[in-house]
Amino acid sequence: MSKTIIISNRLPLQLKIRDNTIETIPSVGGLATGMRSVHTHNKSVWVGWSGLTEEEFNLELKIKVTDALQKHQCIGVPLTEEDIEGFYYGFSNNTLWPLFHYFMEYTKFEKSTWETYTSVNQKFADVVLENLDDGDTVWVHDYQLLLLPDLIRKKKPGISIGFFLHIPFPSYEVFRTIPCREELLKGMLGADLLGFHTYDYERHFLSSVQRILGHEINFNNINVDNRIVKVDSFPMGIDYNKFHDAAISHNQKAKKDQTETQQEIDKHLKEGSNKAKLILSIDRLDYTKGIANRLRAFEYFLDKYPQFKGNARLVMLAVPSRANVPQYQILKNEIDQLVGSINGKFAEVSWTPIWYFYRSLPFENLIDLYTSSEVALLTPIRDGMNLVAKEYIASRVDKKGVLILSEMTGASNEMSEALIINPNNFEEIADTLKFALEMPEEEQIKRNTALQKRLQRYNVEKWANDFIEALEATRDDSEKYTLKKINEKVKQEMAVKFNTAVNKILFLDYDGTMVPFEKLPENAKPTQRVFDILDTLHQQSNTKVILITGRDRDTIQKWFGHKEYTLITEHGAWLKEKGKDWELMERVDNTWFESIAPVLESFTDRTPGSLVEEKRYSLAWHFRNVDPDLGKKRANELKTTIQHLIANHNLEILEGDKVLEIKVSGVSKGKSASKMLLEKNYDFIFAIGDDWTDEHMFKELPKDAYKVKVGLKKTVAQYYVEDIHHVYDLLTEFK
Ligand code: GDG
Repeated sequence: MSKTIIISNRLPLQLKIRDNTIETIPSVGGLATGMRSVHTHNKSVWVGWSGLTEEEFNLELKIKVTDALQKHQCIGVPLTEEDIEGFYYGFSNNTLWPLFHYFMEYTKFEKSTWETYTSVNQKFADVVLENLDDGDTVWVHDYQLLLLPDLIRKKKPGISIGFFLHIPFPSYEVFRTIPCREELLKGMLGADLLGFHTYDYERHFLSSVQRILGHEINFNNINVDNRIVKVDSFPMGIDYNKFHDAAISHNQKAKKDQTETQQEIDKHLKEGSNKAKLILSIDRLDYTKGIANRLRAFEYFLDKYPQFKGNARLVMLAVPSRANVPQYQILKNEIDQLVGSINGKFAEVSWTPIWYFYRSLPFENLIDLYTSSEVALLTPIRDGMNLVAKEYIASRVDKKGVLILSEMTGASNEMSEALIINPNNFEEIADTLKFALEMPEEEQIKRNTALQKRLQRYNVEKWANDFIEALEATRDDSEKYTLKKINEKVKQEMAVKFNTAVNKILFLDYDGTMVPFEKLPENAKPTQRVFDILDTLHQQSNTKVILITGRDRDTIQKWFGHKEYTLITEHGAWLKEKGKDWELMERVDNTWFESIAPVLESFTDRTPGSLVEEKRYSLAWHFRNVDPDLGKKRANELKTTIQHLIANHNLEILEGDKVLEIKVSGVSKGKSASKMLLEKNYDFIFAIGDDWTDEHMFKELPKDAYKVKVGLKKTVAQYYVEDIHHVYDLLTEFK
């Protein structure tokens, strides 16, 4: 039976060596917490780093470690201290983490850590490949393993690979600053499905792929070397019942069975004149979480609304994290100082404004905090999702409590009933805190009812199932494409048909079919290989070779005028037969140029990189070299403008690959191709082309014609080949 291989930097458990024995403890953190339930419910293995470096154990311990991991269906990736330094503390947490969270001032680019990152990703790939069987599904997690999908794909092209990014994907303007941007994107694109928490991260990623790698994107599908890579957003949920049920049993506990922490909390709450309300904050100690801002905002709140002194208390749990990275040490000092100075400033005998815990607490204490706090104040500067927000709501069994949440978290997109704040606006945070502390219970219940309903429905299991289902669907998609792909059998069948046919005709598109696109159209000249292929075809008996293109007559005359093949240009306006002059296939005029050309020129002036091509009977506006988004937007604008102008003329707009062409209607590759068929009774008809204008030809040619599309695009053709090299391969079979 096939299995799922989950891969993340850290395994869902950590190992500790005590007296030569191995202890396992669950890892803290969003990814581990979320995926753990998926792992235990499914047939899966989890590949990751155990938390112990190779230097830390001898052979005997190594066997014990492997056994301990195996019990939890885990497989360790052996990493050395040097690996961890360069890969984890270095490139992952000193480069990618700050950059992806928009902390460019903390982002360091170092060649040596990049090299370690690359080699450690390879180490992960090696362990995965050792344990991978055909039919398995691979699910790679997070920013430490951006290169892994492609490393696996290279060795096992047929395997189904998913990738999920747990942190934000930054805007192109930020992402473009990293030197190895191309390698990172190519690494990710080894996957069949790429998942992000929000649509914004997804669109930032697509924009980077389009601008940096120049891949064609169709909605959320990317065409990568003739594979379709799907990109989608899957907002991660939590194990709702786990938190909800734990909170129920917590609330039912008799006093004597409560945890020490709970008893302490209760004791403190009873002190002071009034029952103080608790405001909770829980995060890993990380600069992205906005902890310092939160403290300053809380100070501002107490200054602005002194009536809450003695009545409101911030309980702040900061879990130690990445303590080896200098930025985290600086942050720790800053927070220690802030807590000290705020407590010093406001404390009374029976009340301190902030309780600060710098440690990781066991799960039951987390529940103590979630259930005891009337308000949760979560103010990240940037956060991929933020599961704490969801866990807090799930733990509010009586539906009371108020969540204040930063709009910079992925979670804020789905949790609109929370009080959403800008973490940099202290005024807003202070006012919102007051509003939260005074919110009537009915309103709290109303908001939390809606939130809980959603969290319960879209829980982590649903999230994981949705992802896996979408991944399976990509397999079906690629099977759909494989059905159409020209394989050896089809190629041979075509070759036999060609050999046995009496009259043969071949329609060959030029740009994108016989030659690749160039930045400037005049540079896409035919190569010797192209001439050789066409000459060979032309020399076959009873074979008519037609080059059929949207190009202008003069260029084609210059490049192919000395040859004997038939030439059709400007989408079927002109025809040149062997030994004859150019003749018009359709009666067309170009008197309309003078009213349309100035419009195109004005768009060119405003759109850097675009150009107007004037053909004999058509005008084309090219935007291949324009910024992709601007190009699309301007093309749409131009279309609307032109549509008004041509309303009373016999003109039409043709949308090609990064080109809009205005021409007399009725002229098309399809119409001219049909005309050519009238000459004889052809029993081998073949057409090949890559873009939209070739679809006219595919539509008009008879059913039994062989119609072949170049590239994975929507088409009415019954076959496709991946690229120009495959076009050459196919055409050289006809001999
Ligand atoms: C990354 C992204 C994204 C925290 N303290 C303790 C403890 N926790 C648990 C919480 C929660 C998890 O850790 C923290 O998850 P977050 O989502 O808040 O944040 P990150 O660790 O930064 O996670 C984040 C996430 O991945 C998932 O995709 O949401 O944006 O940065 O589950 O409960 N658990 C225990 N003791 C603690 O002291 N037991």
